[in-house]
This record gives sequence, C-alpha cells and structure tokens, in this order.
Amino acid sequence: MTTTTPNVLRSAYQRSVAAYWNSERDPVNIRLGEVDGLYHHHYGLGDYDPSVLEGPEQTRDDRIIRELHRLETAQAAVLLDHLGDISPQDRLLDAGSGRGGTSFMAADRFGCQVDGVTISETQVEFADDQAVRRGVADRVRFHFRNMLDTGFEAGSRRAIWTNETTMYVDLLPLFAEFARLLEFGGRYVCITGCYNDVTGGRSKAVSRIDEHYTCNIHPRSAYFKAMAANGLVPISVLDLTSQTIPYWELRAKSSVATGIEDPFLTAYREGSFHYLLITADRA
Ligand code: GPP
Ligand code: MG
Repeated sequence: MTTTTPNVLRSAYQRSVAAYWNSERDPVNIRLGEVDGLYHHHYGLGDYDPSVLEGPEQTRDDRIIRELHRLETAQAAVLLDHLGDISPQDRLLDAGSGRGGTSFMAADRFGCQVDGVTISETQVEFADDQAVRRGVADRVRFHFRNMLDTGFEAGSRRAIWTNETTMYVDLLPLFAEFARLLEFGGRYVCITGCYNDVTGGRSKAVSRIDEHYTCNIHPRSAYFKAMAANGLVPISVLDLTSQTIPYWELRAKSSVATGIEDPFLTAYREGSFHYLLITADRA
C-alpha cells in the first residue's frame, strides 16, 4: 500500500520547476503527442527519413512532426528494451512522468502496473485523463509526488526509470530513494544528458540548456558515484549521442523548433555533452 506524501514541493527551486511545467503548452510537445495520443517529454533516437523534407509544401510540416514523434517514441522503446523481464504482476515507477508517454508504452508492452510521479499537478491531471481515455486507469496511475521521497513502499518496484528527468534533482538522495524502492535485483534505467567532466567543466552550450529548462545538468561522473554509493551496480552504459543528433537536426528545420536546438547540436558536436543510457541493478 502507499502513503501520501505531504509537502511535495520543498524548496523555492522545486516550486519554480513545478511552475514551469504547470504552464508548459509547447507545440513541440502537444502537436507531436496529438499524432497518436502518446505525449512525450524527451528527445528522439535514430535516423530520420529525409523524404519528409521533400514533397508537397502544404503537408511538409505535418510530415516533419510525425517523423519527430516517431523518433521520440523510438527513444522510449529503447529505454523499455533495457528494463529486463517484466511480468504482469510487477510494479514499475516512472520518476518524472510528464504527460505519461513512457508509462503508457510500458503498460502496453508488459501488461503490468505503472505509477508515475511528477511535481506538476497539471501533468498529473493530463496523464490521468490519458489513462482513462486509453482504458488503463486501473493500472497506470499518476501522482503529485516528489521523486526524492515518493512515499511508496520499500522493495515494491521491479524496475524504475528516469527518462530525462535526473537533471532536476540531486543524484545522491534520488538514488537512495530508488535503492529503497527496488526489490533485490530490481533494475534502474536512466536516459540522460550529462556534461563531459573528463575534458572539462560545464560548457557555454550546456549552460544555455540549463537556463532554458531551469535544470542543472550533472557531470557524467556524478551518475556513477551516486549509483555506487547506493548499491546500484551498472550493467551497461550506452552513448546514444550520435543517435540523437539527427533528431535535433530535423527539429531545427521544423516549425516547432524552440530555439534550444543549436545549443544541443553544439554541445553534442563539440563533445562537451553526452546523451547516455545507463542500466543498473539493485545489489
Ligand atoms: C524536456 O523534454 C526534457 C528536459 C527538460 C530535460 C533536459 C534534457 C536533457 C537531455 C538535458 P521536453 O519534451 O519537454 O522538451 P521540449 O519542449 O524542448 O521538447
Ligand atoms: Mg519535447
């Protein structure tokens, strides 16, 4: 059973992040979600079909939107590929669940129960409404809770993921909470952007990304230190940087570009920033 968590927003920073996501209605997210009802808050993976840029001008924008959405859905599918064997009895946690896209894909693939937590009440309402529309409200639920202190029962989770959400929290308390929630041998999958502290500090382009989203991108090493400190043992680390660059190139040519495309492309190309998928098991 679960307990409710009072005082979800615990700092001025967390309140400002919640305010950002409560008012966010960005066409790059809404118009892509309207393609098939899966609303994502992450980026894409894989090569785009160059033919979307050709053909009739009046449908060009629609073709690009659909292609960006296909690449974002492909990204979530890669994350789910790393969750291991999940049975319908298992319970999963989507930490920073946004409008619910990855949670619904997990529930469809595994037939299991998924809880999503977010500090945006608007996102909880939106995603719960999607769960009703999709007919899965009995097993996919969204909660106004803080991923640093979810209130869920210890050992209750077979797997947990964060799909581009860890840049909003300190990693040590986050992974302590995940270690508490995961059963022994349970799995954690993280897709994140992190800066390259092997070659230097936070680059100008990375700082621009932080400023744009009110987030705090961590150095690469911080992930592995915080996992080791909390009994989370990496089993694979994939550098997805080269596979996400085409998404940003296509997005830069689209009508839904937000202005953050150039900093992402600069940071990835200059090597100051990586797009990583880290899989770890609870020891
Ligand atoms: C937002 O996705 C994702 C983040 C704010 C995390 C930052 C990610 C990094 C890899 C640094 P979104 O889909 O809401 O963003 P956008 O509106 O730009 O599409
Ligand atoms: Mg988006």
